[in-house]
Amino acid sequence: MMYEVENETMPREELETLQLKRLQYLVEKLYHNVPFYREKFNERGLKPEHVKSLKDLQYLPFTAKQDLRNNYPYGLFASPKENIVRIHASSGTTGKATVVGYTQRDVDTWARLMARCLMAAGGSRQDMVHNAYGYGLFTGGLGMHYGAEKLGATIMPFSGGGTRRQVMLMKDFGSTILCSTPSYAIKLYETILASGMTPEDLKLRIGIFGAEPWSEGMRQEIQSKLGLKAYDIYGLSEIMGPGVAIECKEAQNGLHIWEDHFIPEIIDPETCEVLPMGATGELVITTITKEGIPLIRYRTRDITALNPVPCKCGRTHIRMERIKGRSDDMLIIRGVNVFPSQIESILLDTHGLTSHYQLIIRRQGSMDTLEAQVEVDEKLFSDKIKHLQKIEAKIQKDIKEFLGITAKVSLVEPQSIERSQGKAKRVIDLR
Ligand code: DLL
Repeated sequence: MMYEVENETMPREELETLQLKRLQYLVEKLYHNVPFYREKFNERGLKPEHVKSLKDLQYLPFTAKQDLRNNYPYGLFASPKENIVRIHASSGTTGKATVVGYTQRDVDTWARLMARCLMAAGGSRQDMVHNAYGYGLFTGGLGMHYGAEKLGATIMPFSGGGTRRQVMLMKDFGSTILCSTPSYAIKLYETILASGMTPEDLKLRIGIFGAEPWSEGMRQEIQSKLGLKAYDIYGLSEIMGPGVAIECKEAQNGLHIWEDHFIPEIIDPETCEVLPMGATGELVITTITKEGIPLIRYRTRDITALNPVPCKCGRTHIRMERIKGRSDDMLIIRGVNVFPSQIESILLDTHGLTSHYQLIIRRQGSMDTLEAQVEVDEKLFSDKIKHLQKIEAKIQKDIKEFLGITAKVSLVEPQSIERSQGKAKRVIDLR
């Protein structure tokens, strides 16, 4: 089932014609309304009429988070302030927040795209949607909220926190769809057990998880623990919020990017060159329908690859692979690049380990060292120390073999790593 069949299955040629038309309109508008863009275009001797085909996108300037910060708070808005009906912001641990604004049409588009996402994952008007994404300046809560209403499902606006109560109400209200970060889904599972229930006491059938990187191993873990189908949803506040892309029920393999609203590109994060189709690199997105704060070639910092192979679900919109990590989260350990998610995959391949882990980076002399702390489950924890040491050695060997780095592996007792209500903190950099 599709929420907007015509748009979601539009023949590629038609889709690309639409993209070009929308891109040209946007460039014209930004050139005349936003001084930031006009200056960037002028620096390169570019005029809006130079955009003659989609290929010309590669000549346009990039935008980055720093541009939003430099123009804090409203400098990049392309609509008059009285047309802005909503503001969201991402806090960011360093520097100023990045602020985004939505016109009424932007809010409507967002709701429609979220409704598409919910339906792509198998949701319908019959569903009771338990929303544990945070409400507030974070886009997760309200984004999901408006999408579920648009679809006609029933939304339960819980937000984060009060985990025991969430579990109780999920049971009482008969929730069928769970929306949260993948790490919080595991926390909910643990709380279900701690409350003397099992997932069979609940009616959950679909999980819509995102806002942080997670591995295929983590998906398997969540699916088997919670007894639901887990779908990966992607988005970022600068571009819209959740709902930029999602996996479909039919393939559950790669996330369809809604290309009638966003144009994706993959670039080499070092040279900024556009990479050929299928190559892994940094995802760059151009919004082609946004009014509040449209962005040209926004550098997401997220690492993925695009897959143009037609999908069996019938949607014509391109798929991206699950996000590997962020280029700024990439760890460089003695010259070797690794993403936390690659270490997660190895940990979750080992029987008896949980998905609660943290990577601690220290500097010893001129050397960086990495320690992976991972919680074991109760059963394994009661085993002999010798057995635990054997597992530590095995994981260490696997990490060396698959990723080429030496890491210290420490198995820690159940419940010792802090749980998060939202995005999990995987890396602790003590350098
Ligand atoms: O996290 C929006 C969102 C909310 C997406 C709920 C999905 C569900 P920000 O706080 O601006 O927005 O963070 C955006 O989170 O650039 C990625 O690095 C990461 N991220 C989001 N979804 C995924 C995902 C929301 N499915 C940043 N897989 C992005 C991996 C993700 N990383």
